[in-house]
Amino acid sequence: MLPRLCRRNRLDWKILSAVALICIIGYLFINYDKLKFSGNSEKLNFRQKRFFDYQASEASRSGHGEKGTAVLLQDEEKKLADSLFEKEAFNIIASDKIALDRSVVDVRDLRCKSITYPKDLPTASVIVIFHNEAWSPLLRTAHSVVNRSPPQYLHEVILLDDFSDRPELGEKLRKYVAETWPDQIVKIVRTKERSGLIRARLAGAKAATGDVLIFLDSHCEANTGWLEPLLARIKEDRTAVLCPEIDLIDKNTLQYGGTGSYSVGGFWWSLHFSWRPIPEHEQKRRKSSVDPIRLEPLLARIADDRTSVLCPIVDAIDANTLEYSRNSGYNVGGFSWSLHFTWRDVPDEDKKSRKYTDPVRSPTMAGGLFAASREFFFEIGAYDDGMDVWGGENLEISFRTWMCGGKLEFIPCSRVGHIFRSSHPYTFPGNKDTHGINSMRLAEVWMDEYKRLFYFHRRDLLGQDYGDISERKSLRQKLNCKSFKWFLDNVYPEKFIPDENVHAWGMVRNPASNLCLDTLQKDEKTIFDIGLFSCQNGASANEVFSLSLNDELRREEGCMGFSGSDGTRIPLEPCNNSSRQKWKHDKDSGTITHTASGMCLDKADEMSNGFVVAKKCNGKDSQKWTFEHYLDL
Ligand code: UD2
Ligand code: MN
Repeated sequence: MLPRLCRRNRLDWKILSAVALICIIGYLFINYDKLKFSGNSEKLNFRQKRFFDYQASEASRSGHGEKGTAVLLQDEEKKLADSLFEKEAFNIIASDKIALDRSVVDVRDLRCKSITYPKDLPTASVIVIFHNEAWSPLLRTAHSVVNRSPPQYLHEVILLDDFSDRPELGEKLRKYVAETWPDQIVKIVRTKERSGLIRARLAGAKAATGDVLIFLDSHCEANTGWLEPLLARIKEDRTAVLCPEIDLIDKNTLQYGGTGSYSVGGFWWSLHFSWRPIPEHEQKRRKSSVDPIRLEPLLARIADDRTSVLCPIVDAIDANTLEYSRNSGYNVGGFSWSLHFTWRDVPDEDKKSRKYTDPVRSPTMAGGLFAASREFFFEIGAYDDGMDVWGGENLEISFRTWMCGGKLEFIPCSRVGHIFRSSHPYTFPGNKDTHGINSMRLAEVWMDEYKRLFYFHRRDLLGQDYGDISERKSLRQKLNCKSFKWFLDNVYPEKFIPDENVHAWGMVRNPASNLCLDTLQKDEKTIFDIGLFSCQNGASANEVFSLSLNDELRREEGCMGFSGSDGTRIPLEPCNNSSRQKWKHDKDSGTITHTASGMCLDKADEMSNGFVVAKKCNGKDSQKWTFEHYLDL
């Protein structure tokens, strides 16, 4: 009896030990990642290795779309892509063929590469918001951020899921993220209901714990060196809200293309965002900027280019006092024909070089891609959480940043690609015009009397319910923000105000026919001939024209230009201050004369088919015009 019991016990013992062992192995297996990263330095080592491995492999990669090249589809694939285009608003098939961690070309200006940044930069939480984003662009965004951000500065990547219901964005995404980034650098946070992109970004910002928040759309690719210039600038100035230069990822081919020329943001009075060239006053400001030039260490430069022979800037040590003083004017060397060395001014071309790397101030941002100190973001009121789904928040945060003590800048050395899609691949609950209503909120809170110019374009919105804005109004008061007029005068002085600083404005009527100049609903971003239509008595923004102090007959961005040949139509073209675009109005005789050619604006006969022309002046009724409002004529 006893021996048997012992034997049995021994067996139990064996089974027990086996079970325990399995449990321990299981535990270790399940918690492998946690144990592996029990210390921060291990995590950092792991991340450093991943980062450097990626950098090392990037140049030798090959395959579809590598180096940011275009993917061209044929036959069946092309048909399939075309059939899905409407749903996704971009070429999903091309995107799916490209590796999720593809390489791109470094499109930065060469001068960016020679900038060295401080080592102790703040850390970044990158927040990628998405609602029903397609799998490949979403994950390509995350990979590009992890692979191109030095790990010591990347605190976390938050994939903020705004209540998506595509099946693959549930368990499959969680699994992919856990397996791909075992160090948990990428986190998923999900909203409890569809929040719209504004509240989704707020939720992301609240979940983030890094020093700097960087928001990205869910179809982006961060390029080489994108992070450091943003962090360095915020370290320098915590009130700076920064946008990377946004590169174009082609919606048809997924080709990653540089922007070519730098732009800044503006806006239409209809409160849509616009891109514009850097204005002259900003170009000047940047050239005369007194920031020191950050010089690349000599060794690094030689490693880059073994044929360069380099000199440091020679500072002066006073021979008597031994005082060390910085050489403030940078010079280059020349020589005289007597073959003596001479110092000379940096030639103009090279002086301009800082144009390529200096921050560019911008009145507004496009909205999707920007960085701000986390503390400062909340200090100046984060976002208006009364805004729904899409639209308007970009101008709201732009106006507010400037008016409440911050500044908005584009950082040329930080480059991020974005797929500009042709439409929205998601629903707008209740089919609401959220851009319109959100814009009403922003106009009411931030634009003072200038909100009238928005309602010019959106008379349909007058009287609509835009919700409660009292909190935003008290925020504006609490922060002691400046007026919208201050913003226009100081930040966007070149913005045309159709009913101020003009000789006359409003409907331009030919009394004999009761026809008015009219854009005939054409898009002002294109060039088209100005038409005539029955006067709408102020009901239509299509009939608002101004005679500017600059003698232009114009709309917001377009000017009426005339070539001078008798009887031809008059196109609305981008204003360029040329003599083609100068007109004079004589209130008494009613003529509007093209200054350069001396021809008169003419209603023309029925044959001209509803378009206005210019003809030799003849004093007839067809050449008489009145403006709705006169300011100084
Ligand atoms: C531009 C901005 C965008 C936003 C918008 C104005 C860029 C490159 N993009 O439009 O960020 O500022 O102007 O509002 O500047 N999303 C949600 N929940 C929603 C709807 C959208 O999370 O209910 C996400 C969406 O998945 C995407 C982001 O918000 O990641 C922006 O949406 P978009 O890409 O359709 O906007 P876009 O680029 O046309
Ligand atoms: Mn987008």
